[in-house]
Amino acid sequence: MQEELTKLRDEALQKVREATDLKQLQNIRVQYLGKKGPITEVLRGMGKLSKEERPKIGALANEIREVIAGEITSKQEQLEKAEIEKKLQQETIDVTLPGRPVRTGNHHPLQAVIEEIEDLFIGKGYTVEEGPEVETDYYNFEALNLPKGHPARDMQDSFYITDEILLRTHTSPVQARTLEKYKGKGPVKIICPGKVYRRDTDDATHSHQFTQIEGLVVDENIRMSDLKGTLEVFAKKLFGEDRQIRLRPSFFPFTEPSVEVDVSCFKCSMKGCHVCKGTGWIEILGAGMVHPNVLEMAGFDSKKYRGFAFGMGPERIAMLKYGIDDIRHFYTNDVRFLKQFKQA
Ligand code: 2NL
Repeated sequence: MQEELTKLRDEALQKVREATDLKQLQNIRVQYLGKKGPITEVLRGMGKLSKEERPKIGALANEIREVIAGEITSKQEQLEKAEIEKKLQQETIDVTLPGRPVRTGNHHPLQAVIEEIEDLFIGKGYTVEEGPEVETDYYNFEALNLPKGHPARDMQDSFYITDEILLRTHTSPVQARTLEKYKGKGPVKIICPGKVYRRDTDDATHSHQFTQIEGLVVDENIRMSDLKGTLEVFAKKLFGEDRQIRLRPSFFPFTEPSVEVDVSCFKCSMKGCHVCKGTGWIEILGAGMVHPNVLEMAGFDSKKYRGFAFGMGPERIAMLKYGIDDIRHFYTNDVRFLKQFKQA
């Protein structure tokens, strides 16, 4: 019996030594010390032993149980410690590793161009004015020297809501409204960026919804040379310091005289290329001296005050500046297109 017990002890201790994880250890505990384990069995069978043997075997069995339990506990502590060490090793943070790049967005190219233009004019003392996109016939047309039935209205196919209300076809009504607010007293120096709408079939160069920026300056002694100087600074800022501008006669109902404004080709420096179609010049905007009728309707004395105005399409400016071949890219928001305009 004694021999059996010591054999059991050696066997158990051997297994404890060889155990590599807590699960194995728990199995050993159950196997040797559990209710159905051999030691419990020996203790349970004590009644069958002789009086002399009983205390000896009992003591030995208890001692062996203590020894095995002790070994299991210390092995358990050892394994737990090793496990924590391993975890600490695995979860070490290397603070010297390079950081993960933060994905940032960027301005929409159209918005970037609008803001670049705004910044230039704000720097020259202009204020930025906004107004409604759903407009009255009066502000969209009549206040701009385009009375009902005027043939020039046909140049702009409009989205009418009622006979008197429409989606604005240009940002000029914002200028007419702002001009009214000044109650006949200059100076007025404003730019009006915003969305406009025309009944057009969408293609690479047309959209039923697009943006405009218009500028308006009204004061005493405003001359055409003020317009020309202003637009020259504008062209140089957007297309490069070496640029020149050229004015060609044109017609707008709200300006007289009216001009189309070209910038010298920034691509070929006027040698002639596909961008300027071999002419050396690229049309960028329309402008003119504010028609006296427009001043008078807004409450300004056209004998005392004069003004210049200009209007442009930021889409066209952005397409030229960045070589974009289709206006629809601005509105479809394909990130592969948009992310090309991220500044380094
Ligand atoms: C173009 C041409 C232009 C104006 C807009 C304007 C506004 C008032 C009075 C006089 Cl309130 N003029 N605006 C003048 C000339 C040209 O736009 O090609 N835009 C894309």
